Amino acid sequence: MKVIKTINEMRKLTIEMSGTVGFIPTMGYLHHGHLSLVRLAKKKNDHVVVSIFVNPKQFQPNEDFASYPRDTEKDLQLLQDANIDAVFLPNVSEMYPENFATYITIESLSKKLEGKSRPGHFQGVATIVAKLFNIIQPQQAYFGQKDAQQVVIMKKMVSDLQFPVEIVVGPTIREQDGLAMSSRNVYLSEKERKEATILFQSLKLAEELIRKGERNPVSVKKEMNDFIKKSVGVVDYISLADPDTLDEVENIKKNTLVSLAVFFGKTRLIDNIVVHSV
Ligand code: PAJ
Repeated sequence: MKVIKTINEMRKLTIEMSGTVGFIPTMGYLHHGHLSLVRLAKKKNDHVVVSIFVNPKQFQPNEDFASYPRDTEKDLQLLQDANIDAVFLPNVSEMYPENFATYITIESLSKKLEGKSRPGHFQGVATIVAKLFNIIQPQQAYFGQKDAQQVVIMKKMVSDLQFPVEIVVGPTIREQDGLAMSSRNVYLSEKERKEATILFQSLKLAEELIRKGERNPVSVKKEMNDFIKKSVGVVDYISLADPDTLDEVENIKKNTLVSLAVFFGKTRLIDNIVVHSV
């Protein structure tokens, strides 16, 4: 496995690799969610490249860029074991030299859901992923359903800017008790970690209500909210939206993206499921 730190070196490898390249962008501190995407990419491609880059541009000034968990040594070991071709591990000045001034904004979609609570977040995500696509030139790029809005936005960017990249979506990988795996789970205290299962449980509650015939999103949100209030979690938002447009639904008709963000102390966790109502 090659460990590559400069854009020049990465570009050289891009040219050398014959056949298809599957690419998984990450911010490191890898867990089974990331590794499941690596496995999917390995099945479908001749070569697999993973990037590890904690992207400062997608963090708000009040967020956790400085304290975001990092363990490069362990990450490299996990990727070595997964038998991939290369890890791209640039530093901040390599990706954003002084006077960097070009940003990608996906209008409208970026302002909804996560975008409301984290303005500028998706501009940072789109800008770094576009740069990585240009450097690595994959045929397929793998993203997790865990970040449902990120998937929708990546698909829109690729389509609007004609990137010759297929966005492949992997399912959300969960701990045994249902908590979606996330690098940020490490921030949780023992009590918070136990209670963080409330996110998935509240999503399951929504699913059950919809399956039983509830069609009013306001009622579903209220039930979820009341349920979460029993924990130490503080709801940031609960949304029932169209999975493609991310617009809030007024009537639960077909597929609905049920998503939420909940604070446990300073730690903000997100999760989602798509409920198919018939
Ligand atoms: P990061 O949070 O490291 O996630 C990298 C990829 O792993 C994303 O596509 C994310 O959706 C996926 N992922 C995370 N947890 C998962 C889980 N429990 N199950 C399945 N997939 C999971 O998302 C980012 O980094 C960044 O925004 C990035 C795209 C790298 C741009 O900086």
